Amino acid sequence: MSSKTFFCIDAHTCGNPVRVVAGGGPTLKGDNMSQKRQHFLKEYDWIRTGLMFEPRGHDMMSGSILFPPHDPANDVAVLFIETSGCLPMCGHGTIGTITIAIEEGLIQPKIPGIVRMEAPAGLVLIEYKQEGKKVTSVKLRNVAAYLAATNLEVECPDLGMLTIDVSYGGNYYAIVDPQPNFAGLENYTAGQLIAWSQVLRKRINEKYKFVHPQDPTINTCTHILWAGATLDSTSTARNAVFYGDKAIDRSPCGTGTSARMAQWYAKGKLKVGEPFIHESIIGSKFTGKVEDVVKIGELDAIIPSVEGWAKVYGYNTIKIDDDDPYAHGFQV
Ligand code: PYC
Repeated sequence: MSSKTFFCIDAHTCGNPVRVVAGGGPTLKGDNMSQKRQHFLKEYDWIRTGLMFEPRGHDMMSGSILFPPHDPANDVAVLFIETSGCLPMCGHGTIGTITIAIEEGLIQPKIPGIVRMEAPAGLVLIEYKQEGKKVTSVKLRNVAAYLAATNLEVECPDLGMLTIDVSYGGNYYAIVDPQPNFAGLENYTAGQLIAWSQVLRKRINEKYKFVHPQDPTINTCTHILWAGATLDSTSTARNAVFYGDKAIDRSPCGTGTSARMAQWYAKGKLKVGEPFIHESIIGSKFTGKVEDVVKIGELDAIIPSVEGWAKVYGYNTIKIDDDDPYAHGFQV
């Protein structure tokens, strides 16, 4: 019988979990995190399913594994592990990972208050604030985000035909704004949104193709962002983001916020520098901003920033024994 032990530190970012593997992670091949992501998916995906799925995780579980940076100018490289796979980028995951890494001394940034983080989707520049040992906020300057398609038509069970936009913010998001066949997320249960998302995502990917112009390994619409009315009148917008098979993000979703700001900017609804306060399904908030306007090849894109907080709550030494019938986790 063999057994593998993972030293994990658990936190949540605005309500959504982040489990950082601080010890026990694999050695991966590759010159950057995109290549290392491919190696991990091919040979070590059992670590993700073992640590994220039941019985050691749950439908919303999400986390990361830290690696040394490939470029000595950077501070850390991160692989995101989620119930949904290994995302190219994860905003709530970044906020939680950096909070844990700084509070627990897992990284020593070259410039205090600033972390240069290599993600599979690209370089992410982070500013964090600290009070004593506690990190009180993390602001990430994300990879370039862009509106990929508008006014696509997809048939949704129960609701009928929906018109959606697809936007990239580190992952591809189908954005469902309120419209005649969808009254806004506040009018439906989380169970309904999840069931519809499962079918909608399949149909979107069967009918349309999305490929990142600079990284062909990012080529699927993985998330559905359902929009609706805010709970707090001072917020700009609210969302329920579906990911994995059964998850609704409890945080306002960092890459979803980036994708939505790209959509709003392209449609003239948001200006450079204007705060975009995004609420989650539970009412937690991220503050987003369009920091800059750039090009990805021929495409007009934005550099979004997203700011939020995380709380570290536990140390978790997790064993995966190969005599455990659920060593690699399960989903129901
Ligand atoms: O915050 O980017 C995010 C995210 C993606 C999936 C869950 N959270």
